[in-house]
Formats: sequence, structure tokens, C-alpha cells
Amino acid sequence: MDLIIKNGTIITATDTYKADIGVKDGKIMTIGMDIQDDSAKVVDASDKYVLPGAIDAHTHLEMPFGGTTSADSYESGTRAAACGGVTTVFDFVIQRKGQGLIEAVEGRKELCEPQACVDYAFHTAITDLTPKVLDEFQKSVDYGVPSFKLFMVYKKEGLMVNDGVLLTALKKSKEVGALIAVHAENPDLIDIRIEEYLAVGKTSAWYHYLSREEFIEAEAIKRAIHWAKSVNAPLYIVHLACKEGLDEVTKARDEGYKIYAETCPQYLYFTKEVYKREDGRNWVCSPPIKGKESQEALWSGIKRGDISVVATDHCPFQSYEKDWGKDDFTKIPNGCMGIENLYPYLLSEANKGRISLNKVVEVCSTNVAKIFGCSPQKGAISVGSDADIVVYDPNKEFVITKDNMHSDVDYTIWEGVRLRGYPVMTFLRGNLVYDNGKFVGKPGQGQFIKCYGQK
Ligand code: DUC
Ligand code: ZN
Ligand code: ZN
Repeated sequence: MDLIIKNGTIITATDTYKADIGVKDGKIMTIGMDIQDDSAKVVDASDKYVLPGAIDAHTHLEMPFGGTTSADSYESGTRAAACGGVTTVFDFVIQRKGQGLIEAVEGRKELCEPQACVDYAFHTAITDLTPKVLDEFQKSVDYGVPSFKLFMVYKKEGLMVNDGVLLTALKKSKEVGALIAVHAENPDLIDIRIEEYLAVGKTSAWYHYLSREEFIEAEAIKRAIHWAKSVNAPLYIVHLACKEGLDEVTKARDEGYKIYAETCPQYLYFTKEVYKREDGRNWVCSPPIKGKESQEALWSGIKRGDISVVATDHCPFQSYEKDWGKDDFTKIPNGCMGIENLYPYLLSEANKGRISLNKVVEVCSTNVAKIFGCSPQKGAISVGSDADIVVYDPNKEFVITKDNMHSDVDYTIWEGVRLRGYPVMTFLRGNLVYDNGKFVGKPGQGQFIKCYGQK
């Protein structure tokens, strides 16, 4: 054996128990009491929890967007991921007009491969659904990229698709076992509101929130669910941030439809009040962070199981880029950071008693692998799974600050947030990549993870 993690308390999505883990050739080879092998490196995890690495289902690394490119490269973003206990990221490939799906994925794969510090998979955001692209759905599923995102907004940016395209994609996805994901907000209402606010000089970040408040997101969620139900296709709603939208998800799930919802840590910790701050632009993302009532509903949705995944929508910009929108909220590049905060924040909340540690593993790791087709290779502490393992110290106090983060961004929205407990080691396929505050992995170490389609 190459590695034995001894005396830890293993936390899976369903179980909590004390055992050793033996690792060979990057895989979990055995789980049991008192595993011995003199040739193996031994890590003592007494008084620690041992968890599967988190899988961030939603990242935008070095993505051209908002007149610039998101500020974490594949290298810095995945370095930060490793230091926050994330061992696989699902990054978004944007299909440009006229581009084939495989062509789009291969372009990004080439960019990511030499830089990736953790494993990676892709979703493709489709912006131009030609008959040829529709024909390529099956090929993409076979290639290992069986999930496609459609933007119901970002008309001016050329990303938006209409309801007809959404329905066409849903129908085809069912045929080939793909999964359609949506960014759900109502674009027409947003545009009208933006125009009205700017016309009367209402230009601060607060008006970003007001132009896209709760019901604007909820309407689009309701519409997307309606179309998915009409063809009985599964649907994944990315970054769901409002109570009314979640109520629609709950209703559809209660009726037996496969509707999955994802929310993000920024919606669970902050409220819309951040947009009243002088530096409120730093929290500008879409959909915006909502009010307390929505926040509480999101936590309840996690507990009930109507929110299946918590992922980051990690899409940071440098503060000088956020400053472009100081006097006009429409010029603020949309996006927040969170890749290094996802697992530590949720585990800290569990440590404080808000939810169980098992629930955190479920929504940050196991469910992601199951929904997007890389289970049981990922998302599990089980024999035969990749040895993507986080050792977590529940007694370590940690205060987030820009200087103890590992991304390339010059600020963090999480500045000053106090956490109870923190990851102390991250293993990627048995290799130590994070050790007590330090990144110890290598760019290029991450591998492409081929996902399977819906079963
Ligand atoms: N929302 C953001 O805030 N940033 C990236 C893309 C998105 O949908
Ligand atoms: Zn989005
Ligand atoms: Zn996104």
C-alpha cells in the first residue's frame, strides 16, 4: 500500500464511523480496523474527520465574460480548490456561435490540462443550438461531457437562448441521456428595470439587486420546470437563490419529477444587505444574493433534500475590474469567489450544529458525482473509489482573509468570516496536495474526468 490514513472518523453522505483507509495506486484499496503495512506512508487522523473531497459542480475559470476574463486561471482556481478540500471541479465551457460541442470542449481541455491542480470535468453552455449541434449531443455524452447549460438571460452578451431552444434541448437530452441545466432569470423584466433605474440616476450595486429581485428569478425557474415537465426530462437549476423558486422545485419533486436544484455558499451566508455597502459591487453576481426569507428557505431546502447540490459559481474578478461599475452597476463584471470557501464554510456550519456533516458530504460531493455521472469513482469513501480525501480538524479556528487564500484575486468577499474547524490535508488520488495552510501539489496533476449520462 502507498498510504494509510489511520484512526480517523470517516464521514460519508450516510455514515459516520471510525476506521483506517488504505490507498494503493490512487484508489481506496481497503477500509478497516488497524490496517498495517510497513511500506506505506502513515497519516495519523486521530481526533480528525476523514471526508471525500468536495466536487465543485459550478466554476468559471479564466472565462471571457463581462468585458474581461474571470480572474482565476485554471491553475490558480484549482490550486485554491485543493486548499479548500475540493478535488474535482466542473468548469463551464462556453460554446461560441458556430462552434461544435466537442471542438469547444477540446479547446478548454487543452488550456486546462497543463494547469489543473485537481481533477476536472466540464459542462458545456450552449449558445447556438443549430441542428448540427443537436446532432452532436450524443457525441458529447459519449465523450464524457453529458451536461449542457442554457442561459435564460445575458441577451446582450449573446449567451441567452429562448424557450423554444430550451424545449428542443430538453427533448433531445432525454433521448441521449444528457442533463440540461439552466441559469433562470427573466431577461425582459431585468432590461426594463435597468433602463428605468439608470434613467433616474439609480446606479449603485443595490439597483443590481432591485433589477433582478426574487420574483424575477422565480418566474424563470417556474417556466423552466414547466418545460421540463412537459417532456418529462430531468432538469438541473444552477445557483438557485430565492424561496419562491425553491417552492416550485419542491412542488415538482413532490410530483415525482427529476428536478435538481443547486445553491451557492454566498446565498447561504450573505443577504441582499451587502449591496447597500459602499463596496457592494464586490458581491455582484447573477442571480443576486436575496433577502433573509430566501436564505432561511435555502437552508431548509438543503435539510429537506430539495436542494441537491451546493456549488460555488466561482467567477471572481479583481477589485479594479469590479470598480468599473462604481457609478453604474451594469458595468460591474458579474461573479463572486468561493472555490476555497465552499467546503470549509459548510463544514463549519455543520460543526456548529446547523446541519449534519453527512449532509455536507452529500450536497458538496456525493450528490454531485451521482447527478453528473462520475460516481462511484468520485464523491465516495469506498473501496475502488479514487482516493480523493480530506482530513478535517473540527477544533481548528480559522478566520478567512485574502492572505490565507490561494487564488490570484486581490480581495475576498469572505474576508473576516470565522470558521469552526478547517481542512488540514487534501489528497488527490492519494497524493497530498494541501498540507496545513500550504499548497503542495503541482499544476498538471489534475486529470480529465469522463462522466456518464443519465441512467
Ligand atoms: N453569474 C455570475 O454571477 N457570473 C458568471 C455567470 C453567471 O451566470
Ligand atoms: Zn449562471
Ligand atoms: Zn455560473
